[in-house]
Amino acid sequence: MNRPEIVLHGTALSGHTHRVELLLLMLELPYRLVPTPAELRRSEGFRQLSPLGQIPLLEDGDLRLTDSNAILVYLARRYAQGSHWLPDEAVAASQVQRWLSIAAGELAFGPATARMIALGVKSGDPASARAIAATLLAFMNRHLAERAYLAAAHPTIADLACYSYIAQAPEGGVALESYPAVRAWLRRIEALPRFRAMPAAQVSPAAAPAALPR
Ligand SMILES: N[C@@H](CCC(=O)N[C@@H](CS)C(=O)NCC(=O)O)C(=O)O
Repeated sequence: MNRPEIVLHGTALSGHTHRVELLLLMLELPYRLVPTPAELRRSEGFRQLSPLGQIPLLEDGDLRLTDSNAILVYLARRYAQGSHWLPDEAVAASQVQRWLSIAAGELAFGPATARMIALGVKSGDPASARAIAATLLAFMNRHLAERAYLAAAHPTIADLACYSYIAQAPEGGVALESYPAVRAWLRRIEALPRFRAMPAAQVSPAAAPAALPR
């Protein structure tokens, strides 16, 4: 079957982009990453494609999609219908949605924001972002102490949606040492076939004085 090329606009250091890349890789869907730095995201041309000026933006033929979690849902339904990535069963589907909401909520305002502040790409109060991260990580640690994956007995798009910014949390001064079940879950995701890590960011010691190793 001749498929149009899948094009992903994003950046290597964006966890929102990385979560989409993880699913594309795991589904073995070839794609082209178009680097989209901040200056380009502010341009009129890009805003025609992505009205909020955000990455990731996915193009699949004539279809254009923004919002990383919406893109994960699309890819799972379009290219992996009936697979474990996005279950149909009512309870499992609700649990996937719950963790997608957390990925767009506490995860974005906690570890992702703390990292963006440390990287100098966002202003804000790092202490408040780290406090949100600590509450989320404590909850995730309790949750994952009793199960292998976030939403079901197997990996789903919820795990991919949450993985990237938790894995990179130490870059924002959020240490993971106190959360053994979360660290074990990260290693489980990293063991999935075709996993590819995000590159490490350059964090200046002044920007993230409390940054600790994973
Ligand atoms: N809800 C969106 C959030 C995406 C997002 O915040 N992307 C950031 C980069 S990681 C962005 O494009 N921010 C606008 C900018 O930096 O110009 C999603 O899940 O895709």
